[in-house]
Parts: sequence; C-alpha cells; structure tokens
Amino acid sequence: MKLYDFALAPNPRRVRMFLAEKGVTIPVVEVNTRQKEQFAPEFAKLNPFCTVPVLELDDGTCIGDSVAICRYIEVLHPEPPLMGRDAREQAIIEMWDRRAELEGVNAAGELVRNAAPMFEGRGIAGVPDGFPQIPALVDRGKKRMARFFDFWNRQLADNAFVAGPDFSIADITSFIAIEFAKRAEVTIPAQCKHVARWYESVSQRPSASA
Ligand SMILES: N[C@@H](CCC(=O)N[C@@H](CS)C(=O)NCC(=O)O)C(=O)O
Repeated sequence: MKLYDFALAPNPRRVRMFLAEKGVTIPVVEVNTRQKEQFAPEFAKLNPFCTVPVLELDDGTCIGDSVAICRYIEVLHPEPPLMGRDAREQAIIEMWDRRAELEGVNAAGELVRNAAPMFEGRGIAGVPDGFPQIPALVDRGKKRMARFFDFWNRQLADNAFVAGPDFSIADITSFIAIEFAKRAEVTIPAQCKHVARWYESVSQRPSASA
C-alpha cells in the first residue's frame, strides 16, 4: 500500500490523524500541491480528480477520497473504533462527520480558496485553472464558520466529543475544519467555550501532530 499525501494539506491530514489513532503506518509518497504536482499525468491516472489523499492498494486499486480511505482502514483495523461499533453509533458518527465536512471543512475551504493568492484561478480543488476566485465567498465562508462554531458549541456543551462520549472520525474532521480556517485568521470565537475545551483536548492527542 502507498499513501499519496501532502504534509500541508487539510484532507490528507485527516487521514494521517486517523492512521495515527489506529497506530497504522503506510509508506507515503509526497505530492506537493503547491507545486501543482497533482496535475502531473502519472498522478491523474491514479486519481482523475487530481486531489490528495489517494491510497493505492497492492493490486493497483486507488481510493481517492479521505473518508473512503478511513473506511477501508477501519475495516482492516477495527480497534480502536473511530466510525462506530453498531448501527446506531455508525449512523450518529457519520451524521456528525458529514456535517463537519459540509458545514466546517467546506466553509473553511470556501474562505481560504477564495482569499489566498496561491489559489488564483483555482477556486475548485483539483482543477488547474478556469475557476476564478470569488471575493464574496470569503465573507460568506466567514459567516458559515460562525454558524459552524455556534452549532458545535451547542453540541459540545453536552458531549465530550463531537458525536458523543467517544473520540471518532467526526472529531478529526471538525478539528481539521478549524485548523483550515485558521489559515484565513478565523479562530474559535471567545463565547464558544465548549468548542475551546474540546479543541484543547484534541490538540493534545499525539495524532494532532501527525
Ligand atoms: N473529497 C476529497 C477532497 C480532497 C481535496 O480537496 N484535497 C485537496 C487538498 S486538501 C487537494 O488535493 N487540492 C488540490 C488542488 O488544490 O488543486 C477528499 O476528502 O479526499
């Protein structure tokens, strides 16, 4: 197996955190998306969407999506469970993980991709040009992040972790969303004390530096 990764990119970090929580190591091939290596024809053959991460299996199968990679690892290495032990847990964790991606990672992505000069003409991940930045999406991304923080603060008021009493993939995705938004200087609002408490505890896990 090989993991096509980029140390500075948020979605590959989700997979690295997941692997670290499982204690699994996979040889890594670095694809520097800042140098546009994801658009090289050899890489596009592995993932026509030209994004990282990609997990290449020994039979040549390529899994080009972070949650799909985590699902594959979860089946091979069920302990500790990060995607739920039974039908109820699996559904609750998936609900929160999808919310974290759609409301958090995507909001932060909207904000960062439409603001940072390095994404000029590349408003959509995996497309080399033709998608100009839309400045109005920066403000909208900020508003979406404020909404994310508000919802997460309410959820974390009653729960140790995002999807309940146990650490799960939903915590990884939520943590990555906040780390991503920091690149546009959007941080946890002062009133979101429950998010701050949870963020501090996730930051202290060894996987946070993966
Ligand atoms: N849904 C995909 C999204 C992957 C994605 O957007 N990856 C970004 C890095 S975080 C990327 O490869 N960007 C390439 C680009 O900016 O062209 C996943 O979860 O793996």
